[in-house]
Amino acid sequence: MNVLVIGGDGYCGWATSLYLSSRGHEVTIADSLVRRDWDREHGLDSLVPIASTRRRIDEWLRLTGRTIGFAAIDVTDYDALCATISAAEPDAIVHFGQQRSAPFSMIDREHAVRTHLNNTVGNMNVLWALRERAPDAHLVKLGTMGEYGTPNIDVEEGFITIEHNGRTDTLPFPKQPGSFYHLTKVSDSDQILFACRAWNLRATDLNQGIVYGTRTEQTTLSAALANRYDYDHIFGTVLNRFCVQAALGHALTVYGSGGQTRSFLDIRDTVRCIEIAVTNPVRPGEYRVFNQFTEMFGIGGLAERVAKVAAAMGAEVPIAHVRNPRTERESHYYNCVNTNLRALGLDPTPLSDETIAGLIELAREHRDRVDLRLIPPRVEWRDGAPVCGGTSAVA
Ligand code: NAD
Ligand code: USQ
Repeated sequence: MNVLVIGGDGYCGWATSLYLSSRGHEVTIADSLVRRDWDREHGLDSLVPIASTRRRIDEWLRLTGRTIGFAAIDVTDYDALCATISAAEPDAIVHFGQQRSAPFSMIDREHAVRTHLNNTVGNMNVLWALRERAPDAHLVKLGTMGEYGTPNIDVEEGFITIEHNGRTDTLPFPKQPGSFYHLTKVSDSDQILFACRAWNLRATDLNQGIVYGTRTEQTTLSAALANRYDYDHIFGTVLNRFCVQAALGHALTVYGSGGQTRSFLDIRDTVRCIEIAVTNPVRPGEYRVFNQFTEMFGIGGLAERVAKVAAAMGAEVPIAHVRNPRTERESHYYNCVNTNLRALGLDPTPLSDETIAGLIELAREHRDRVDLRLIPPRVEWRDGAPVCGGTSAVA
């Protein structure tokens, strides 16, 4: 299939582009490379060095003989997006190209607005461009499990059947997002559902959990194909951060009590889930939701697990309960349904001690690149907490 991967230079997008290409799909990446700018702006860097997009694509061609196209466009630029879609003639558009950090979106008003403009305008442009240039293409859009929040009932896969005053309907599952970033995903979902209904577009909304790991079969073929490994307090996600902290012998930064429970998946499963969604398109007018995760973990329990693996590797790592910078429940019910992807053939990769050890080992190899100032949380969004100003969040 012809697949346009928006955000294909990023963490999930790069691994997915290589995987889809290795599976014989014709891949074009569209990416503004703005994430590399945001890293520079905030003094951040991937722990594992990443090559330029051009170098990555050239290396893939050299090793496999397979071509990946590249369009350096911003999806908020409508004309550039339309031209790219017309040239790529996609059967599917996978949309990863957004600002994806909750802390980034909560730094201050300007970062919240920037996140909304980038994500919401970008998503709306994708929908209008699909309608105008490729109405038959299947949109596979990355949403997040964080759209649902932590309700005191089971989280269904996108929809819930409700009986009210003697009448019954199946409606979108209620959303209670935990940051301005997560809010953009709720807005995207509403836009996509509406566009499918109004214009007969076809779309799959993937409510993805927290991704961990960095390596896939393809990204490990060469250093120039390496994927990013974020450990900083803005873009680093919890399990990857704990593994880097363990490699340094740094106390694991559990926010608050650690009673928060979240959904997770291995990046090797992310790429498979995307292929499953792409190769099983929905019919025109259909809006489908997959809860894209494989396991649920408590944050405190994850820290204990990482500390145990680190101990077996000869490092005693303490667990620190730092003051929670976020507004979130630390003790709550959490049980989410994830049957749709399994029904289509996903064979989940459970979190193993080997995976944790591999991440710790990878971080040890690159420990001279760690900036310790980037580990403690600096962006506070609890009510009454001081507001960080722009780049001073990492000063
Ligand atoms: P990332 O920051 O590594 O990659 C995002 C990519 O999109 C970057 O290369 C960036 O340059 C590009 N981009 C951003 N805005 C753009 C725009 N306006 N035009 C063109 N390109 C743009 O993020 P990621 O971790 O790969 O996440 C990808 C998607 O998956 C996001 O939508 C995110 O919300 C979602 N997601 C990620 C996780 C996770 O744990 N990483 C979990 C759930 C959902
Ligand atoms: N946490 C810690 N210590 C840390 C970092 C995080 O205890 O050092 C806690 C947080 O307080 C939170 C949980 O771990 O309770 C998850 O935080 P995270 O930063 O790993 O994940 P989150 O902010 O939710 O965002 C990440 C991605 C985002 C994606 C989301 C999926 O950055 O793009 O949408 O995971 S989900 O969590 O399902 O919404």
